[in-house]
Amino acid sequence: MPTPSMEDYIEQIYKLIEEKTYARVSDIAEALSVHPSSVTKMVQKLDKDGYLVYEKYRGLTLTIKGRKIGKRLVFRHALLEQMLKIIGVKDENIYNDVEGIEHHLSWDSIDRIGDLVQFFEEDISRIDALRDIQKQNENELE
Ligand SMILES: [Mn+2]
Repeated sequence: MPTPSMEDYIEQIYKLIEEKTYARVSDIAEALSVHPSSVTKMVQKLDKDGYLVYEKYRGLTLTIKGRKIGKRLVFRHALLEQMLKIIGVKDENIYNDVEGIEHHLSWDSIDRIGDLVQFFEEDISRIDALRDIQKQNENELE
């Protein structure tokens, strides 16, 4: 199992490759707000663990194992963003909150959150009902 930090890298690398067909050390460093030397170190570890192949002047490619995990991590991030949006979390908080929780949930919880998102999306009136409760709770605080 990759550590939380490894997960962040695999997730970003997968996203960069999806968007631009390649992932450069400098792009990964920028996306994760870390120093390029940290990226090089982590990329070497991910290579050693079989998630990607890194060749100094040719860039890096994800292995099948790396791609499979990357896809799940990007899906998990997007699902958690959807969930927070549905439950009414402010846009400005969503990204950071997802970054804070995504590595700490079991895949069981992720699947159940998937059910929850589906439950709300299948019938938008359920979201309205939730908003009503939220309004009531806000009013009680005033
Ligand atoms: Mn993420």
